[in-house]
Amino acid sequence: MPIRTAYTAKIEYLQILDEEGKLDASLTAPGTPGILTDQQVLHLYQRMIECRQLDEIAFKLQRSGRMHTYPQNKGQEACALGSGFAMRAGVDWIVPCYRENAAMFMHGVPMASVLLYWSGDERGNHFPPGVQVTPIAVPIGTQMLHATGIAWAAKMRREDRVVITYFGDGATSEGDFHEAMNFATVFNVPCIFFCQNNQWAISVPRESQMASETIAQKGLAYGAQVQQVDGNDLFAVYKAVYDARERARAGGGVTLIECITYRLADHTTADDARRYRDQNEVEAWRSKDPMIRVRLYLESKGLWDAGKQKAEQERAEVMVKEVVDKVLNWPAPKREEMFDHLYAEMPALLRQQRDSWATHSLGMGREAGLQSGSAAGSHQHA
Ligand SMILES: Cc1ncc(C[n+]2csc(CCOP(=O)(O)OP(=O)(O)O)c2C)c(N)n1
Ligand SMILES: [Mg+2]
Repeated sequence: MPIRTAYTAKIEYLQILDEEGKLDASLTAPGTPGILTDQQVLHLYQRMIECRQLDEIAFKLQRSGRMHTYPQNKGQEACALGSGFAMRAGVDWIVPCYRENAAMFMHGVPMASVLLYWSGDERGNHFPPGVQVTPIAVPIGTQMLHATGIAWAAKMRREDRVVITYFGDGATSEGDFHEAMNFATVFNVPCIFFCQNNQWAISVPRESQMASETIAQKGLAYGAQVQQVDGNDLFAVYKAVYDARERARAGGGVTLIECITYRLADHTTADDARRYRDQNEVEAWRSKDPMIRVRLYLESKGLWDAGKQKAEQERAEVMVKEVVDKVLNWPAPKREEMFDHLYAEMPALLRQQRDSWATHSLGMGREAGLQSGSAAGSHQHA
């Protein structure tokens, strides 16, 4: 029997708005679904300015000892905004990791919550009712399994809902990514796997942690639809997610979108990327900044100018400052609250610790009614 080809594939790369701020006419012909209007671009550019301002201030808060750690989004705003805007607030689910602030804000997470969380206050992960965004997930990759489960539940309930989950290039080297992709495609759930390939996982470059040429091709192994996108192109990100969302709603299941982007800042405030990144590389990406090309586009349409930029920047500064003041004056939690929210019904041992922690270092004193040699007591001292 002659050798035959068992499988071939191609991966398309989508760019609509180039680095000079010019739209590809063939991809944006009138009537094409998923193309942003000028009013929408204006709206999103304003959100970009706010997000960049938040990064700037959060960095300063950390450096002045008022915030624990913070991962800047700088350079990746088109990914968060284009994708978040393509999902329906209050209908679809956003399952984030930690570098897509703008998508979370767009779906109702208050900016104060995000700042509170990175200040070390878990109450920042408690979002207002009706907000369909899961908590920030720092353990790399874990959220993709949650997203798969949420999408599966939506499918079983026959709800018109799509889930998008965010992760980095490094997360695709975790088992969780592969388990989630496998389950999601086998069960054909309405889930978008949105990878922000920013080239680095802290100090590990993409080429050192995977031998595959693209991340998109990992999706092919699981039978997902795949798409590679210029992640610094607001139009392309929106279009790719819009199409994936519509496909998922129509029963088309899973899409893996690989956004090619770059982290312009350090990994977090606990990092110094100058120690491992070539500055020429950083400079080359700086010129591809997603904000530059959106601004060029708006200017070319007569919708933006230096005066508007200044006014909008000032508005964003005031807005972020108000949020920061609110967060810095947030009432401290009561110490007993550290026992809450873990169990629906608090186990006896934990209740005893809560009732006696203030008077006994182990929270296990006589006041708590413990007899020496009781099951709980011996466990505690084991
Ligand atoms: C399970 C797990 N392992 C290791 C870490 C430490 N860690 C935090 S961020 C990170 C790199 C993640 O890189 P990537 O997925 O590319 O996301 P990026 O930060 O670049 O957006 C690592 C290893 C972690 N948080 N969780
Ligand atoms: Mg990365």
